[in-house]
Amino acid sequence: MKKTGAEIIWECLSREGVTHVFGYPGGAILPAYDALGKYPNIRHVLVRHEQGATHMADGYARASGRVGVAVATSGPGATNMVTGIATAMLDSSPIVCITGQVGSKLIGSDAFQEVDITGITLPITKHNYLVTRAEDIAGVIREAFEIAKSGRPGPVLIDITKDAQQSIAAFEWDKATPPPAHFRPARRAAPAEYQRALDLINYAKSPVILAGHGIILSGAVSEIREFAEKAGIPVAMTLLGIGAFPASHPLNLGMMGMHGEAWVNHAIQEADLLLAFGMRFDDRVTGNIKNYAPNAKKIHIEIDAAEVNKNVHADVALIGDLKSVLRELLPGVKQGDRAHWMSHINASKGECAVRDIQNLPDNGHLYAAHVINDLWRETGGNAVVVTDVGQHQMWEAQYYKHDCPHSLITSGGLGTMGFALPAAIGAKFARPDGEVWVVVGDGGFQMTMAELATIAQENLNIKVAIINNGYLGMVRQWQEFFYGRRYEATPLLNPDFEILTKAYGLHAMTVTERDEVVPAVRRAREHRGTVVVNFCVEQEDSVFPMVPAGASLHEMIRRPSPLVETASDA
Ligand SMILES: Cc1cc2nc3c(=O)[nH]c(=O)nc-3n(C[C@H](O)[C@H](O)[C@H](O)COP(=O)(O)OP(=O)(O)OC[C@H]3O[C@@H](n4cnc5c(N)ncnc54)[C@H](O)[C@@H]3O)c2cc1C
Ligand SMILES: Cc1ncc(C[n+]2csc(CCOP(=O)(O)OP(=O)(O)O)c2C)c(N)n1
Repeated sequence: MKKTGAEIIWECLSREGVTHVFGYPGGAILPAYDALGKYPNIRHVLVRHEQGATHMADGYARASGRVGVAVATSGPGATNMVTGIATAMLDSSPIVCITGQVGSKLIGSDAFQEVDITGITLPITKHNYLVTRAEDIAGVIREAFEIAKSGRPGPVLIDITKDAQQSIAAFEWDKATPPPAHFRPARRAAPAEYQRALDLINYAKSPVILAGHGIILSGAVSEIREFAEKAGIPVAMTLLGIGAFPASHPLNLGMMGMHGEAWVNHAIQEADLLLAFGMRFDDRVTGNIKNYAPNAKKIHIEIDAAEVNKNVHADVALIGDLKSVLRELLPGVKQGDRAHWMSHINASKGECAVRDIQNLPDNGHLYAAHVINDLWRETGGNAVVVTDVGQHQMWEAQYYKHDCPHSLITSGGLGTMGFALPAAIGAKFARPDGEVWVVVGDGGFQMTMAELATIAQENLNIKVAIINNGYLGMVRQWQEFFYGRRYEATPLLNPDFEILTKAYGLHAMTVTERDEVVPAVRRAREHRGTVVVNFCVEQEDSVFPMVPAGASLHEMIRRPSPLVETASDA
């Protein structure tokens, strides 16, 4: 069957099961757009900025576990995708980005809107391609999907010249099948390694499971639960692991790391064994590596061999897909009673109670933590929450209790401000029946708020909580703690978010008092369309605890006691 390269693109996407693409047209991708009308089963979402398209594809992937797709033109369209591609790369999110490229004969001539996007994205993609012939498109697209979703997932970029889109080639789907073994190297730990791991697990007195994003990517949620319950081992979560193990489970300790719960970090520092399940010992997780968990042996279960011994030495490494490794380990795991260890950890929570929201006096002030805690209660913990980056992101991790995987979507590794609003659009398309909430700072919201127009055009129902503290809050916090409260370039003069939202034809409210939070959340939930709620919170509140950069995990800055709520109270 003969088809144009442009038709082959959509034909292949359709056969890969793609139902939504997020994109923005331009000259070099115009042949592809011209053919799009022949494929009504693919819904194209017109974004307002190509960065938004990549975050939407990413949000779609994280909410669904499927590959997200973004499309852009050459030159500035392609370079606008760079931040979104890097965001997906750092968090192992499977997306495929398709860019138009100038005609193959013009390549290298500094043609209009020509950039070497494969060169630019080489270090931030799992793989990328420049395609100059229509007959190569099908094979490349099939391979790209396989690479994006297999092993450790990640972004793949396909740059297709305009003439490749325009010319005609034979379309043979079956002949374009990629060789599977090529992408799934059959690496497996030796049986002796499994036995060493089991010996460490079965004899450990004070072990902690470090539950990471790999659990969600591997679909190993039930295996991890079975493992933890059988062995009686408490579970600490990375930011991206949140949802992999129910927050309400008695063995769930909460988040570890820079803004993790104090008792979690202490437990890690005291542990005699760490079981790292699908996590990569990011520096936000370990603090100063020299003093990290000094008494603990480490077992690292990881699909990407390059992550083993990268940051933390592993005494035993089991390379492979977490789900299958855990299945192999489970029969050898002995029923464990670690009640003594658990009660020791629980006892250490007492001194941390001052940071508990319930103990903050209701003095009329509105705190971000209250907003998020109320949001959690009102939604029954069942929303898909998409956060941006900053203080509000950490408060979300601390105060919204996630029981299910794929329910917290956040940029961890790159920490990309502007991620939340577009990622939530992708998540909403992936989970149309789900309740999707954006939790975003007043700074990050302004980075991609143009996507409100996409929300309006697509008639979406997304709820947005702006945690408006009038500052680039997380940076202000660092200035408060480490730069003598010199607030250079962090105070924000904001637009009236209510009027701004209404200009897009969407609903909006402003909340300034604590007792208005619950009614506002209820009204937002009752409304059948998008609502933006502008929560004007305390301006100089800080996220506690905090492990300062370079400090050891147990050297946390704690909320001052007697209670000092914000810097302005001090
Ligand atoms: C402002 C800010 C503050 C932050 N503070 C904290 C903090 O206090 N605490 C915290 O935890 N994080 C924090 N983070 C996030 C942090 O930077 C990292 O993004 C996060 O810790 C990474 O979690 P992870 O290792 O579980 O996930 P990823 O970085 O996604 O790594 C997942 C790992 O799992 C592996 N994997 C993937 N698939 C499989 C599979 N099938 N089987 C086995 N392994 C697999 C991957 O190869 C990878 O090594 C913060 C981020 C920001 C922006
Ligand atoms: C694109 C980008 N630029 C800069 C930063 C550095 N940064 C991290 S948090 C932060 C402040 C975020 O402020 P806001 O969005 O208002 O959220 P808040 O911290 O107040 O909750 C900044 C500037 C970043 N993470 N991403």
